[in-house]
Amino acid sequence: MSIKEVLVPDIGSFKDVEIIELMVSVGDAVAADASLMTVESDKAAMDIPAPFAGTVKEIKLKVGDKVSEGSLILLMDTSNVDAPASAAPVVKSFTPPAATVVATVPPPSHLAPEVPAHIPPKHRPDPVGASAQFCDGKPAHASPAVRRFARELGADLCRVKGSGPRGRILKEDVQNWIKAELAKPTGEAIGLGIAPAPVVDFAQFGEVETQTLSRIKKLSGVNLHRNWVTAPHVTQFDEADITDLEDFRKSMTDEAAKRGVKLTLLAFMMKAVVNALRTFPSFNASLATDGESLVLKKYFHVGFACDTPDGLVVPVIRDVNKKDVMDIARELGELAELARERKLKVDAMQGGCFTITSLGGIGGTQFTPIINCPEVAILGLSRAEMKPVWNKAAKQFEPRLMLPLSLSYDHRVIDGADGARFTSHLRLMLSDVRRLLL
Ligand code: CAO
Repeated sequence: MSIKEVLVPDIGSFKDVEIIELMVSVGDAVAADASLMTVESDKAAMDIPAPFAGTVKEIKLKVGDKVSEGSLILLMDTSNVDAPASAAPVVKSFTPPAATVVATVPPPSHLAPEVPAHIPPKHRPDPVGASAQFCDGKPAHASPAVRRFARELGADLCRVKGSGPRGRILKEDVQNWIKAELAKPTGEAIGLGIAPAPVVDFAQFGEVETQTLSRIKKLSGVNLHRNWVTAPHVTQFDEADITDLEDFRKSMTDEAAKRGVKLTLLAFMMKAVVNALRTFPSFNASLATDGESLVLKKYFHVGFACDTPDGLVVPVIRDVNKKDVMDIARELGELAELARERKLKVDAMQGGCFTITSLGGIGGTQFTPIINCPEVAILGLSRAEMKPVWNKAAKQFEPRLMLPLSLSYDHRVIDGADGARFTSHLRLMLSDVRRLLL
């Protein structure tokens, strides 16, 4: 057995400072540089690190004792560490690893707390004690090690209640706080302050049956919730005159059927959307994860929401700009069939730039679709209706087939003016389908 003394190293002008926390117990295996204890003066707290690795044999001090340079902290058995004992520094003359200092009072911006001169700059507190977290102008009551621990776990020390002496926040307090936060419903856990949903026993009001959600519903539910909460949505409503487009589509359905294709409005919409994406590139983009830049896509892959017995899926048609309406219609039909038969491959649902969701075949006048993040916009189509539309030139109302458009966009990326320009552009494209050829 090789027993060595561990002494308080040179701690600069810190003298007779109180031990406020001991981080080790007898029997603990301690790595070199691990924090052994925290001392605190009236200006700053400081962690004292282990000068070498070993097992704690005996602790010579307790919380509340006052120490200065040279005070004996503990005895350490170094016989079981990898490095041979003889290679370890001589205890009484070793150069201690730097202690970590944190201000305990917010210093004036031009003053740093008193710091031992030998502590390298990276370990020094900055002039405002930034490594300390301030709550209501006072630093959180925690040792540097606990602050570091909280920072690593993303714990907000201002919300953690300390159970140590004089309300000091201990490591266990941070651990308990994290556990409690994780147990809360998501909205509350990320600090949205959403009240938890009430737990109701519905059976007390009448007969009920519980059905397990499908895997797709569970997955899409989580994503929809995240997208709804994280992307600030605005929905722009508009109406497009598709009278001529619908006449043309109907005139082509037999020809398309002979080629085995169901020529739907959605196929034309895909072309119109790509035209609008080319004109307004910020709609064909995603925010970079750090929120600092916009990734503009040079390809045009468009997804469409497909209602299946298991829930909503979004197959993606790739390179819509390079395909004609008939090809798009064929692919739409094939992908929708695969989705309903649960045969859609994962890669057929990836890489989308923009999504169209059509409830036109079902009904409704308008709705507010949720953006399929990281895309930045989604277009909803409702049921087209014959409406009286004022013809300025002829000074009369005319029956026109009007298609309701609902464009939801991420307001972090797209401004309201561009939202309105995008739907106006779509109106123009759809009102005269020949424009799509230009
Ligand atoms: N207005 C009026 N009629 C419309 C229309 C519209 N906007 N869109 C489609 N229709 C008509 C079609 O012309 C078709 O009529 P015919 O059979 O007489 O030709 C009928 O409605 C059914 O169309 P469809 O549903 O077969 O084809 P589609 O291309 O319009 O849609 C698909 C395909 C996959 C989008 C659709 O089947 C679907 O799943 N829609 C639901 C999407 C959804 O759930 N979105 C919500 C997402 S948010 O929860």
